Amino acid sequence: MKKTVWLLLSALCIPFTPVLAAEPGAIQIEQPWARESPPAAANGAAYMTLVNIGRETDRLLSASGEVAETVELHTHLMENNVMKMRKVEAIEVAPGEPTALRPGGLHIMLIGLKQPLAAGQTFPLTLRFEKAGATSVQVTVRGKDAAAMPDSQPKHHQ
Ligand SMILES: [Cu+2]
Repeated sequence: MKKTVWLLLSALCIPFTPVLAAEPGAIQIEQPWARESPPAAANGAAYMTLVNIGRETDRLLSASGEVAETVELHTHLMENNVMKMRKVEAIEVAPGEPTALRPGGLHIMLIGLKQPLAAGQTFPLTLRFEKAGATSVQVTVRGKDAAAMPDSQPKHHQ
C-alpha cells in the first residue's frame, strides 16, 4: 500500500523536473508598458527596458501578440527634420548597457489594434530573442499622463 502511494507521487512529480531545469534567459525585461490609446486609434506602441545580464550580445528578433493584427519592431529617425518611424529587423541588446524602448525611440509597434488600449489593463506579448529564445511579458497600459514621464521624448506616434 505504502509503495503504491510513493510511486504515484513520483509519477506526479517527474513531469515538472524538465521545466525547472530550463536555462534561465540572459535577458531581463523591465517595466513593459504601453500608452492608453484614443478610441479611434488604429495603432499603438509598447515600450520596455531590455537588460542583458549575460556576456554575449543578444538580439530581439520579433514580438507577437493577440493585441493587434501585426506587431513590428520600430525605431524613430529624423529625416529632413521630420520624425519618421522605420521598421527594424532586430534590436541589439548588449551586456552592460540597458536597451530602452521608449516614446520617440525604439518601440514595439502594434498595428491594427483589436480594441483600444485602456489604462490599467494588461496584455501579453511574446518576445523572441536570438539567443535567449522566446519569453512572454505582460504589458501594462498607462494613462495619457505617461507622456510626462522624464524619459519621454518628442511625442508623435501616428
Ligand atoms: Cu512605430
